[in-house]
Amino acid sequence: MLLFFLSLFLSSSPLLTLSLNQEGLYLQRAKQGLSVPNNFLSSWDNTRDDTPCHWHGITCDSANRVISIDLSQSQLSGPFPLFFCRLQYLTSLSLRDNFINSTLPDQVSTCQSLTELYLSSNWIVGKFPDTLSQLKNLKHLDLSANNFSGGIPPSFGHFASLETLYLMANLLDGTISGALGNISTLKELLLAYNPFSPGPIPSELGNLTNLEYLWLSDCNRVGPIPESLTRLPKLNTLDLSLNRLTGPIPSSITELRSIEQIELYNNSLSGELPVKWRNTTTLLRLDASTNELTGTIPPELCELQLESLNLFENRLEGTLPENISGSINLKELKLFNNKLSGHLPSQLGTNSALQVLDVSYNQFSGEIPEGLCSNGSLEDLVLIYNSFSGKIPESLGKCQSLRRVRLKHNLLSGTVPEKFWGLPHVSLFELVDNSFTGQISKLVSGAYNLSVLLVSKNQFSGPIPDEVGSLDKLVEFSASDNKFTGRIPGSLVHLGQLGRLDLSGNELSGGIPEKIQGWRNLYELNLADNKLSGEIPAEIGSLPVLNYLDLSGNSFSGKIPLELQNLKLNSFNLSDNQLSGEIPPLYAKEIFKNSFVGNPGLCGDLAGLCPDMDRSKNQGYLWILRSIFILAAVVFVVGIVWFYVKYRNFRKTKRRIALTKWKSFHKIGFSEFEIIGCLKEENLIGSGASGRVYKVVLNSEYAYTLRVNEKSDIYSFGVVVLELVTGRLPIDPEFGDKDLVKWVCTTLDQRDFDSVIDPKLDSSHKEEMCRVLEVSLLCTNALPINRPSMRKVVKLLQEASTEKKSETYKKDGKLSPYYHEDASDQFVV
Ligand SMILES: *[C@@H]1O[C@H](CO)[C@@H](O)[C@H](O)[C@H]1NC(C)=O
Ligand SMILES: *[C@@H]1O[C@H](CO)[C@@H](O)[C@H](O)[C@H]1NC(C)=O
Ligand SMILES: *[C@@H]1O[C@H](CO)[C@@H](O)[C@H](O)[C@H]1NC(C)=O
Ligand SMILES: *[C@@H]1O[C@H](CO)[C@@H](O)[C@H](O)[C@H]1NC(C)=O
Ligand SMILES: *[C@@H]1O[C@H](CO)[C@@H](O)[C@H](O)[C@H]1NC(C)=O
Ligand SMILES: *[C@@H]1O[C@H](CO)[C@@H](O)[C@H](O)[C@H]1NC(C)=O
Ligand SMILES: *[C@@H]1O[C@H](CO)[C@@H](O)[C@H](O)[C@H]1NC(C)=O
Ligand SMILES: *[C@@H]1O[C@H](CO)[C@@H](O)[C@H](O)[C@H]1NC(C)=O
Ligand SMILES: *[C@@H]1O[C@H](CO)[C@@H](O)[C@H](O)[C@H]1NC(C)=O
Ligand SMILES: CC(=O)N[C@H]1CO[C@H](CO)[C@@H](O)[C@@H]1O
Repeated sequence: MLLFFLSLFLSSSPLLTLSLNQEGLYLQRAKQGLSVPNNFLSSWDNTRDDTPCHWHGITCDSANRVISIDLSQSQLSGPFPLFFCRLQYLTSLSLRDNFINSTLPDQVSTCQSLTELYLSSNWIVGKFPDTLSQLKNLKHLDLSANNFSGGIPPSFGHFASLETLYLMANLLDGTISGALGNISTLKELLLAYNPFSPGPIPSELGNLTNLEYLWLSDCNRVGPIPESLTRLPKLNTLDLSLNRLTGPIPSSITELRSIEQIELYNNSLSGELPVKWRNTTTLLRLDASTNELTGTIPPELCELQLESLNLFENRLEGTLPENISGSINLKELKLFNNKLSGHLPSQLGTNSALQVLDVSYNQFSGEIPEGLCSNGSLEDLVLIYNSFSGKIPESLGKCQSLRRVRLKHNLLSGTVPEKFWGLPHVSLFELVDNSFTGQISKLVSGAYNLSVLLVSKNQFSGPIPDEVGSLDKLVEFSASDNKFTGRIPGSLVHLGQLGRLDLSGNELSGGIPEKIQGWRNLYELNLADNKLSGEIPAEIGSLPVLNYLDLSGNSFSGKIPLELQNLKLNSFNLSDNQLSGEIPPLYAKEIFKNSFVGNPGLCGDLAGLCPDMDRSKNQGYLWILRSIFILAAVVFVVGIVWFYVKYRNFRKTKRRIALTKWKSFHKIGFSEFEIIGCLKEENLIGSGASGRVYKVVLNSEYAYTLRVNEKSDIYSFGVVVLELVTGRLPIDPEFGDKDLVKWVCTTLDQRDFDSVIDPKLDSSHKEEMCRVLEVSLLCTNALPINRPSMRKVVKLLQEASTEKKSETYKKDGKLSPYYHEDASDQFVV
């Protein structure tokens, strides 16, 4: 009773409070060593507390002893707070996602009670202390996404209780000690995304009989997959992707009893796929894409209850076993770029919720299976570059889930099911280069999400329906080389997003529709080889981004509008028409001769090209700059710059991944439009080499599917390119109150290209640089709405990059030294 009153008295009277206990004092000392943003740990200063148990991030046991500290995401910076180790009962310490920027001190081993230590996503540098493994009670150690360097020391073999060891996304550049194989308690070993010195996967890891998850992606592993790994009875996920492993996939891999996921993509594995898969195996996901596998796809593999099977980019041949259609879990099947042949299993898709089927670039033949979309879940149907024949199954017309339909370059024929034209979610619809007949259905208006409609090189006929003009997301419409008749629908001028319109090689008649000013984004207009007539509307000259204009092979008459001089054309053809009068001065040049041939009424003999025309020198110079294609070399530079911009996010992303994405990466790839995945930052990490990223950007016809086409990214990209071409920093005293973009614009207005281009650049590349400069100025337009999409930028560069993949690339690459040193946040997107 007395005690009760005493304690009541004490606790209600602040003046007489017992002073803060020793643990509280230690915590305050620890706090003093850190730099903490305002008020974040204000509860830690509370002078009236006698224990720290109610402080932010602190948990105590029933005896008021601190057992856990969780200060994750608290913006702490400074050295590792060793004072925490004075707390004798501290079992769990989390400082995840802060800015701890020291080394991890040897004395961390004095935190003797710790069972959990979470330090991921900090800026910790240096080597792992050998003393770490003296933490005998430690079960969970997470040091991922820091700047640790060195290797994994042999001392790690002494961990006595460790169950999870997360070291991914550091800068570990030493070796991986085989002593890890001694940690018999280990369940999860995650080392991915470290630049270890090249070496084999330690076979000792096969001693980790409790191991469930092994993640060695992008760890510079070479040599064969150790047989010992296949004896791990509890292994659930094995991810060895993105290394340089060679030799065969061990046939004993089929013995893994608990395996659900095997990721072997992007290695140099050869030989055949293992055959004797246990019928009881639990394997759900297998990705062995981008290797050098040969032989056939074993039926036994297809009998497993696979959810996802990715074997693309190998050298597999033979057929796709019929048994695969028996798998009720199958969602994803990507086999593109192999040498597979024969028919697809007739029952494919009938037993499972198939979402993705990509068998492009093989030699498949026969009909498209009827039941592909039985489950109503098919999103991607990608069959390009095979020899599929027959009609599109009527059932696909009901496949409302479809998003991407790519049937290019097959032997398909007949009419396209009416409803197939109007699927509500389809954004990409590609029927190019088959033998389809019939009309584009008016139901196409139901495909309101369509951004790319490509039906060229078929035998479609009849009019182009007005309804195409209602597809307001349409970016690209190509219907060339068919037998379309009638007029160009006037409704098409409403397509404000339209970038490319190619109706060449048809039998279209009438004139160019009125009010084409609506085509604010049109960069390519190809109406060549039709029966079009009337005058060329002057409004064409007002299309802000048009750079490709081909009206050749029609019956256009009248004068060539002077307004065409406003365009910055890379490709221009008015040949073979009935045009008359004078050629606008800007184009009255030898270099445009081939743009006007076959117009008898046009300024007499074209060989002479109206010789007394004013040469308007400067304009001509500009024209030359514009018209000369950029060398691929320059584009290389741009690609690398692009990569670099993205690369800045590397660390950030690594952090995010380290925190949220414990499961292995799946390679995201869809044959030609693999770009969708490749430019996702996750995949950037994987692909590593700038060259590849670049290659994908510029080789893809579908670059516009990039997420990166937000206008702010475009601006950043433009600035980066400006920096490159001008050799100047974004901010420079010489600019006065202007920034780089304004400076370039004003200087160009007042002077010429030479005044802005980096004098250090090889002058023989000046033209290309000017072209690039123009693109970058488009990108840095003050109004976001006027900036081209990345798709267009890529297109502009792509169209220009033709010959000469020259050795100058390295040289030019060096012209951007600023970049690597002055990484400013301005470009982080
Ligand atoms: C760590 O961060 C603090 C606070 O931001 C800074 O003052 C200190 O210089 C940094 N230390 C190191 C080694 O980078
Ligand atoms: C960590 O590594 C990254 C990438 O190499 C580097 O940019 C950063 O400056 C490093 N941070 C520290 C604190 O060492
Ligand atoms: C392996 O672990 C045991 C038990 O923890 C330890 O005694 C031994 O020294 C370790 N060996 C190596 C090579 O790390
Ligand atoms: C660990 O693995 C290696 C190589 O696989 C083997 O030689 C060694 O005997 C194993 N050690 C133990 C303790 O099992
Ligand atoms: C595999 O197992 C399933 C059921 O577990 C059985 O129906 C099937 O016949 C087995 N296949 C083989 C080849 O043993
Ligand atoms: C798999 O296909 C083979 C050959 O086509 C056949 O013999 C076997 O019965 C099939 N297995 C299943 C489970 O359908
Ligand atoms: C689609 O497949 C899923 C999973 O296999 C199944 O649960 C569902 O009933 C199927 N739906 C249809 C319409 O077949
Ligand atoms: C429309 O297509 C885009 C891709 O272009 C896709 O991201 C989006 O989910 C689709 N929206 C609908 C409602 O289908
Ligand atoms: C324009 O088209 C005609 C006819 O197809 C062709 O002969 C000529 O070379 C083309 N001119 C240019 C500049 O492409
Ligand atoms: C084809 C492919 O994706 N190759 C990549 C595999 O991984 C290495 C290392 O990460 C890259 O350099 C390759 O470009």
